[in-house]
Amino acid sequence: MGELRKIIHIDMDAFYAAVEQRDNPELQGKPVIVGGSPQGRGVVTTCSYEARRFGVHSAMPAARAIRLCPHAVFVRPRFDVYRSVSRQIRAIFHEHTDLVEPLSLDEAFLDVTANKRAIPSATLIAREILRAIYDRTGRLTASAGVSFNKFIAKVASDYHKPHGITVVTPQQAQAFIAALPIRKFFGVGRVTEEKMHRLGIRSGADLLPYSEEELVRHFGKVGHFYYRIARGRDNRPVQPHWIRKSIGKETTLQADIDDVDQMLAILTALGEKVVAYLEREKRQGHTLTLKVKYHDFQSVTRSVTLPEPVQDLETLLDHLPRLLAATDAGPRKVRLLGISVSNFSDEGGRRVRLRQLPLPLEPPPSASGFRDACPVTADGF
Ligand code: TTP
Ligand code: MG
Repeated sequence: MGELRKIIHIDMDAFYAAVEQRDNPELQGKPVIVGGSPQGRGVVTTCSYEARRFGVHSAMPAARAIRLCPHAVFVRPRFDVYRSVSRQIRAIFHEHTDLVEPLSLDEAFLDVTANKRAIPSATLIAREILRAIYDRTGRLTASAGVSFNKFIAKVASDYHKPHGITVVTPQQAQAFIAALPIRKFFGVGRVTEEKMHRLGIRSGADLLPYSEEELVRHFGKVGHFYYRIARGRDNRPVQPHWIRKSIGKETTLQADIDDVDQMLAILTALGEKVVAYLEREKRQGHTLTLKVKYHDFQSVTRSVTLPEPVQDLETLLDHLPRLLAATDAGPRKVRLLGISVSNFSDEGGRRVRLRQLPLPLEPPPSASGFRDACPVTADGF
């Protein structure tokens, strides 16, 4: 294992709803629901903490939300405003490091092991970032998790929401993971959670007696991940999009299918997401790859490289049927479908910069006002 890394995961609090409350003072302090109409079949995109107290949450039908919280104010999302706030917070992240991996508009991993201002403590950096976000976005708040790997940092950022910082040092990691409900583990949705419960696994501690082979037998490939993560090991690097060599999306189907039209419909939905991501990240890739995993877990990929970048859904739709026809999908049932775009035209143009830092400077004075009971530790967390 290499040097211990310092990873921060930042996540804005009630992001869309907080932006709406910021921009309309009448909404402040009120239960605000951002999403579709409660009259139609709309769903809740997100809601303010005031609304969460009534049990309202993301992805809930808006009609149900209004029954739980009849005095809630419904607002339509304004994505262009959220995108511009997202750009603002990313600029703040880049003041500290270029190793920034955005996960969505409101969330990112930062590797601050080496950081531009040579601040020796990751906790201090997290405080600086939260304060800068608050000051420069018109009092929007974020929460942060600080640790030595991505998994723990991400889980930790949820612990003292809103406007909280949670630090998990290497010494604390084993106890932290042991106490973690299994639902909090990566990739554990309701179905896997039930399966875990049937095996008597309710927390990270319950994973420990299982061997790697047993976990793989029960859960497939992700079993390797559970085995390692239960021991606090996660060496996935923070991958800025300019390092990432491909952008893709795949989905495991609820049941194996043999209907080619259905496959194309699923691929179209995946394609929409990939195209939206490419556009947001301003990336232009020339190679389109289709991935198919058959019911017996054998996978194949089929690719096409185009003179023009893959930028719109039409281009994808032009090529996907042919790529799919070049597989055995249909005659052989399929359990997973995926699309990715690679071979970016900006590759090589931008080089990976990992800065070597001078000796640490004095840390800046610490910010106050956060729900941050975390002392800065001597080992740099
Ligand atoms: P989240 O970070 O999951 O939620 P949040 O920021 O609203 O609240 P929290 O304080 O718990 O972090 O998602 C960020 C934004 O992404 C959210 O404001 C709206 C959007 N979103 C969706 O569009 N659909 C979803 O299902 C979820 C969960 C979020
Ligand atoms: Mg959030």
